[in-house]
Amino acid sequence: MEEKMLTVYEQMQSRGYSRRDFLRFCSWMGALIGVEATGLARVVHALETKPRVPVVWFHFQECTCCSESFIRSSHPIVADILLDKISLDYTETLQAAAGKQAEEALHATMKKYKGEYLMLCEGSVPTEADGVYCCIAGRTALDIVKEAAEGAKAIVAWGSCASNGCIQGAKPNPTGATPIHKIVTGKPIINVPGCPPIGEVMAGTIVHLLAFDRIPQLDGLGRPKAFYSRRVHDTCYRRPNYDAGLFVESFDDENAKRGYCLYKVGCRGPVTYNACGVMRWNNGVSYPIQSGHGCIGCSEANFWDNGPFYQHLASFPGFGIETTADKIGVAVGAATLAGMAAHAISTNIRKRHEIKKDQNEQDKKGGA
Ligand code: FSX
Ligand code: SF4
Ligand code: F3S
Repeated sequence: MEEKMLTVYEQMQSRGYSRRDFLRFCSWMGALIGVEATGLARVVHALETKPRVPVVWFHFQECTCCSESFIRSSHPIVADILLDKISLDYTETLQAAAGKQAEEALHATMKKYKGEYLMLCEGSVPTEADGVYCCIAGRTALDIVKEAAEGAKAIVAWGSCASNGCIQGAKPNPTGATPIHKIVTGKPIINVPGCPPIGEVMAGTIVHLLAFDRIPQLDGLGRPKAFYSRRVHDTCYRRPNYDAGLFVESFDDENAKRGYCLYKVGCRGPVTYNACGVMRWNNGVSYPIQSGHGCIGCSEANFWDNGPFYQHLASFPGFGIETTADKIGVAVGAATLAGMAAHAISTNIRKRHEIKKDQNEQDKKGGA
């Protein structure tokens, strides 16, 4: 008998979730993917009425943290319903089936839903030595990707591995690790980088595909704009310290305890596009910078090869105080300072003064 394809809403009902839970989930997801109130009605309608989308989820050269991140998303419905809804067809790490049975399920889905299924990939694909470095069921990842991509409606490259090669692609890249978009052509591909990506970003990308039946707006690197249009630096709560020239000089100094900016100990926030500062991790609890460690730029291409993690960037694009942060004390006396730069510097000196004053008061209170 033909299996009835449930909608997200039906699936939720069958698991005992109420309509209120469903609507809450829709508005949470709608907010994540940046839809207006009018768009929200579309999300609700789509998740209420559209039958499930067949999905195959592959694992190549990777550590499986992308799956981990997804199933540990702060909202229980993401793993419980979205994953259930989308991924039962084939996902090596989570499916109940194994071996021959699993391979049959994969091929049955690819055949039955040709042109309709979503192809989700974790990991890079080795291309050296005819791809022998990653084989599943006796076939190379290279072969599998090419075959599965042909019948896929759209492809999502999860994580930095599938989006840009990540650690496997780092020099000297012995296996010839290659991201999906360099292997497949002629298909819509969404890159969702990060090592791993934030679970809610992954869920948001899937909900967008389900609800709108088209790929989200992407930037020049194929990343959904809703999540990757701002630098970690732009939304960092330590940013006022950066602007004021207040930096941690070493990880155990007083400035580290005060939560000053981590730029001088290597933070890559100024050159990294990701939503960590806004969405944070583990139910919005924290993110690397909040835990006292600089951003290592895990969502940017070649981040493993971009110099030592604990050495600060020599320079990065952008105007003004960003380029003078190191020289703030010297620059302030220079007679040539004019216009915007002078304003930026004086504003920052003032900020620095205010932050320090606050800090001293807090220190006094703490010591009293
Ligand atoms: Fe890569 Fe996914 Fe890094 Fe791991 O599986 S993005 S190695 S954290 O998580 O592919
Ligand atoms: Fe935050 Fe890093 Fe930017 Fe400093 S350099 S403000 S710690 S993102
Ligand atoms: Fe990665 Fe930087 Fe976010 S290291 S997790 S992009 S803060």
